[in-house]
Amino acid sequence: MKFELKAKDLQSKARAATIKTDHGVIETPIFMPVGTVASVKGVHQRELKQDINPDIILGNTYHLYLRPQTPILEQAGGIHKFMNWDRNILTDSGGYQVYSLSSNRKIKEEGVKFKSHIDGSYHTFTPENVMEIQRSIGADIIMAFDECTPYPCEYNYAKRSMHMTHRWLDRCISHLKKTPLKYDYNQAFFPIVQGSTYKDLRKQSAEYIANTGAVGNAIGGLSVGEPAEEMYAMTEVVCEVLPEDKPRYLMGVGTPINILENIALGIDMFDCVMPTRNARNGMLFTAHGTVNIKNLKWANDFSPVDAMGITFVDTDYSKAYLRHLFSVNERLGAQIATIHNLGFYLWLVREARKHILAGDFRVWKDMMVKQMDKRL
Ligand code: PRF
Repeated sequence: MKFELKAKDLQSKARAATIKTDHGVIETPIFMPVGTVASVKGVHQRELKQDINPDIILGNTYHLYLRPQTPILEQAGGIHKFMNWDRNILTDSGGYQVYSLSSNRKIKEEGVKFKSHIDGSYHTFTPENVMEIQRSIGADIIMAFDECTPYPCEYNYAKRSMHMTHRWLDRCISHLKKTPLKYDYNQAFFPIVQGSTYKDLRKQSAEYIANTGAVGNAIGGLSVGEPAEEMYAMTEVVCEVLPEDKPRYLMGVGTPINILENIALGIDMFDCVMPTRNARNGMLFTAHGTVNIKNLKWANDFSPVDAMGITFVDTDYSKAYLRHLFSVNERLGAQIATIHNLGFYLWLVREARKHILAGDFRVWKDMMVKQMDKRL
């Protein structure tokens, strides 16, 4: 993997860069649409490519391990071939889903024993088997197995958990060295900073993670219910420590405003279910604020879904029609809203990149944050 810085903003820590892997170039800052079970819910790969056009999408080890299971992915020749996506893919390690989805999980030094949210069967994730599973899935970027602490989190728990995440990281790294690639392209491994909302722990964790010399680094344990100001304070502390010449990935973040504020603090990569999940509930993100399309006030508004017209759905359909689809529970409504939201998120990070390259990111970001902080 090759990371090249293209520009740095003078009035913030924002950067524009490129990441090159065997599946192509990723222009940063980037938002990675979430494709949990090898599908960005409701969106054809053709639409994803032509209309939304992300350089990279995300999949989840936890879900793919449970279904279709790794032998099927191996027989398919890896996740790219299985889902017909020839651009980049990143898989999360399960270090978050195991806590948020499964029941009866028991966290021990060895790993996490959990009960599947699908059929109640028992499984164990360890740093070792999660590396093997991610080799079988075959994403371009694979993640360390960590513990994502909840919010709020008591200091002593956060500290013990952070140290365990560090020990798990060492096990991930040594096991990965012994586990050969399964396909004819490379995989980059990213470790994850933890430490809850404590600055001293965050700094210590970032130093530990930076010392591994990995090709890219991630920040976990944020956007778990803490106030945005606390999230930004943690990102700031961590970005000061993580190397400048490697990509920084903030996991599971966030709203369009969170994304711009974290770009300003030096983050390059984001993922979040928000644009896709909220779309299915009728919530649209726009440059002028959020829209609840189910609201009665749109019933006879025949103006375009979004006059900006970022993707075809924005101008092909009216607000009144989209509201109607939601009120009669038509799937097409969720599909239109999903394409709109992902199109908007990708537009937002591309605009951010353009403004970083042009040297006026800070002014643009402040204007956009004010403009988007509204309910229409
Ligand atoms: N760890 C992992 N994945 C994650 C997170 C984490 O802490 C988060 C935190 N918001 C999202 N996804 N492995």
